[in-house]
Amino acid sequence: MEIVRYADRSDRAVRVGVRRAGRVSPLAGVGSVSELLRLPLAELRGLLEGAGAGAVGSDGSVGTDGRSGSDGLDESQVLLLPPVDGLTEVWASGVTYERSMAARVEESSQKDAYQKVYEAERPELFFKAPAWRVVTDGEPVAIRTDSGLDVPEPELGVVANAYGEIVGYVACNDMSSRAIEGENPLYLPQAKVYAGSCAISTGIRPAWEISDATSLDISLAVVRDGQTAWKGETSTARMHRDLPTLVDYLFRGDAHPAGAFLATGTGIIPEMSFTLAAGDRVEIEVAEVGVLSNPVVVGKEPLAWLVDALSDPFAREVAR
Ligand code: DO4
Ligand code: MG
Repeated sequence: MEIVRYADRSDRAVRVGVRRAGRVSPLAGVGSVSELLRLPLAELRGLLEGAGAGAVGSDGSVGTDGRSGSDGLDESQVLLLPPVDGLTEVWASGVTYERSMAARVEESSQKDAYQKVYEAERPELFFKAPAWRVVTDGEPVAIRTDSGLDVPEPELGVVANAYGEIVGYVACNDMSSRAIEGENPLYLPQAKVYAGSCAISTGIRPAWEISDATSLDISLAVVRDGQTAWKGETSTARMHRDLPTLVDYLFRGDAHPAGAFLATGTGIIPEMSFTLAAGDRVEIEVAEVGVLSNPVVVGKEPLAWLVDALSDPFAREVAR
């Protein structure tokens, strides 16, 4: 089961629901994912496992609307949206795998910083995106026009509620400019935060359905002209940090009243001779959690629809 956010093609309303076996059922009375992330874990679980997953009328009222019913809607009847909204922010952790440390030592003018943070008690955390800038499966991810060495970063994303409890997981792509970060680590926000830099899978997999988040396979393939141009894999078992500690650091310095998403770092980085190019397709899978398949575009213009999608979720369709 996954928590999804979607626009209903019948009345264009944005709803939150659950997806089971490819069918989407609205959660009665729930207006946003951030509303769900305000609940304690036990309450959220009770709501999702109980009668919460039922039909909702087009006016948002509880009850059968004649189409959704207990079987829900076929995915073709909805436009799936990123499962993050409102005040919920996406953050990311860095240098949590040895591979990430080694690749950054190789690319950086300031090698020491990466070795030190890999070994330090305090993890590296950085802000990645507000909810509205996030793209999802099928939408483009971007490389910057002023970069030149660019990679996807496939990562397990943790979804924390307002209490800092891990309530779910997603697949993330923390798109990165190695050229900009490599020039100077102080350029990290420019290397990491730009239009099309943050992709999240369409559903949140509840934490209680994942048997062992410390042993999930993660894979990446970059497809170019119909061929695999690069591929790699890892497992969260290779992570040098534990997930609750990463979340604990995120909540130490600030409140997250609508919960937070935290990408937990990459263990897959291509060698320096490889860079993404326009027209590539990035395929990511986090086993048991989710998938992402995103075409690569260059610059901010191909992401201009993100602004339009603030008022009309169907504006996203131009990019799919
Ligand atoms: O230190 C820079 C960012 C690292 C990162 O994003 C990662 O390790 O995944
Ligand atoms: Mg990363």
